[in-house]
Amino acid sequence: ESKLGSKKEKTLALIKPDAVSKLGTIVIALRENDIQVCKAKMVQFSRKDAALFYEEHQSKPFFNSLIDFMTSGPVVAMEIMGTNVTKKWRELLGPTSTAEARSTAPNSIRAMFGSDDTRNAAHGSDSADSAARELEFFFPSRARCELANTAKFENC
Ligand code: RTP
Ligand code: MG
Repeated sequence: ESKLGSKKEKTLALIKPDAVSKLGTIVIALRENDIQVCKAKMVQFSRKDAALFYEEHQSKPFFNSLIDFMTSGPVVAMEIMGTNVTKKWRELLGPTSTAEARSTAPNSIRAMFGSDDTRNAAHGSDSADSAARELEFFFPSRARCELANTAKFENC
């Protein structure tokens, strides 16, 4: 815990296939915002894993195009840490829609690197609960590691 009593927390930052080439710039932005990168891995989503990761959206009209996009190339998952980092990282991302990001948050990651409502550069967990679930998804704890490695990211 820091001096002011604000608690450091961890969350998932996921660089989507359209922004993997911007990884260096994104890591610099994290450092400038006092966010530490604890873990990182580059993986290729299978359709099954992408559907599981985004299962809350399975009934949405954009679900299939989201899965097409998320499996179109590798993603980079990072466990990041900082004060209020879940909220802070989503602020750095900007709004989901690239057009809205460009008009309301022109310096945000999605304004700079996104292209439309679906191809929007990066993801951030939206709550402490989803951060815990999503970090476990990419960085399974030791007990679940062996099992998870047989089910996910078979390219590794
Ligand atoms: P994310 O989960 O990726 O951090 O994004 P978010 O919370 O800002 O947005 P969410 O509503 O959770 O949507 C998840 C992702 O689905 C794609 N999407 N496409 N109308 C569309 O075409 C549409 N709406 C959402 C985006 O990639 C969005 O980030
Ligand atoms: Mg979301």
